[in-house]
Amino acid sequence: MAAEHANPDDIRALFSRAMSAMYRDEVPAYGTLMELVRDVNADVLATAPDERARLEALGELERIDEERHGAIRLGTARELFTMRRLFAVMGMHPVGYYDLSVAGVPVHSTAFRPLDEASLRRNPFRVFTSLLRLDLVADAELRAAAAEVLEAREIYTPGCLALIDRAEADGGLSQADAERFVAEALETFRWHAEANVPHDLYRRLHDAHRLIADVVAFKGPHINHLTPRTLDIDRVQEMMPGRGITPKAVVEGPPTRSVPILLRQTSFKALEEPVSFPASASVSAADGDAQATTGRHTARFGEIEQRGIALTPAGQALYDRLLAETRSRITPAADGSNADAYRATLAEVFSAFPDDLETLRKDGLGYFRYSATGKPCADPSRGVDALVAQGCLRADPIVYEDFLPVSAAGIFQSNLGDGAAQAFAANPNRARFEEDLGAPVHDLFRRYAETEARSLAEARIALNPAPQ
Ligand code: OOG
Ligand code: NI
Repeated sequence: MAAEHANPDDIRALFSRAMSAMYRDEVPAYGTLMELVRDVNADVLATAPDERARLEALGELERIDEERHGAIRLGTARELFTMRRLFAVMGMHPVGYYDLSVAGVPVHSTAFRPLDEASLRRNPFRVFTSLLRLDLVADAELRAAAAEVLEAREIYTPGCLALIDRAEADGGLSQADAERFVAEALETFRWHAEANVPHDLYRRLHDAHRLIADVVAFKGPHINHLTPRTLDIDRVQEMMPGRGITPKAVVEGPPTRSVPILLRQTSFKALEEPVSFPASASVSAADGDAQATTGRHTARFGEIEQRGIALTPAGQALYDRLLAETRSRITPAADGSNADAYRATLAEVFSAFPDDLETLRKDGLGYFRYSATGKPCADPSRGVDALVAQGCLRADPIVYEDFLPVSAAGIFQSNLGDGAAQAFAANPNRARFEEDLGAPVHDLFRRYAETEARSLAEARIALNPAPQ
């Protein structure tokens, strides 16, 4: 009989903890940020017993401190294809397509994450995964040099590749293999202080776009940030300087509201880290004792996020329109010089977005999880609004589990340096991305719509017990 397979949710939980421990070692400020977030969350829960009870009832309380996402940047289609297989071992699947070229970043992305509610509750770890688009690099010679370096590198250990094959062939991994898999997979995301290219090529890549150097010049896709979830992002942003961390100028996403929607994010600036570059091949051919050189690279940073209710396509369209309107009036400057004016404009424009749960629900702007309250109900076949009004049904917001392209671009820019903003023609290519990935990405709205529909069907069954 085959040994019992480890649950993918447990493998993901192991992996997420291993990543967090590794990143804390590599980037100590991340550890400081985690402590700050834990303190603020504990405070929020202590002063808001209703919120605490609600999170507890929904089974969300235990996941708050586990909650995090990370981000990586890949160089080739082959790397992306294998990354999909690697994450699948841990029950993480590609959801959504994000085109960042619009925002001057030559990548397109997806997020690997657990799909169903039970898995999300068990461990919600997700990884925002970008693929470099060399097709957007104008200089043909540089493009070819970058492609050659990328084709030659292998970002996965042989042990990791063998265990992915085994998981696919056997439909899972034994507990011992799962632990080995986590250790092997971790190697792919580790920071390497030795660059993969000589300093002159690094400079040329860097001049084309800092992000290109970050992907091409290294041995692997180092995890570039890990993000804990806070229950009060404004408070964390305010308290960061007191703990020796400098936050980016403004929080990305919607303004402060009484009902949080989607996702708000802020980050601290990337560290400058020492890197050693191998001697250039051409120099060492001519000069037997060519030396490696040292330099610096900034890539890795810390981020925090606050998650709110997932929006329907109508809600998302309203969000996109109001954000575009805000940004047409004022663009937040990287140095923070217009941060107050930006916040004020954002708040003013977003006053058009309803800010109470009942209106969001009735106007069809957000997704909700329905449950029967246990209160007897005279006519359970009535419409949802009536049943909610009567107190027979309760509606709780469904948490947004995904990302926002404009915010993601702001996060990219803030840690690429202020001079990094650059224009690329908006050029989404989802078909190409899915071909490289080797699978279609899951539709983001469909997951929430299904969760809502399922909860309502179950609640109606509970209101209408079968006759005895
Ligand atoms: C990814 C930036 C996007 C987020 O939280 O929106 C992101 C990156 O910098 O590689 O992580
Ligand atoms: Ni992030």
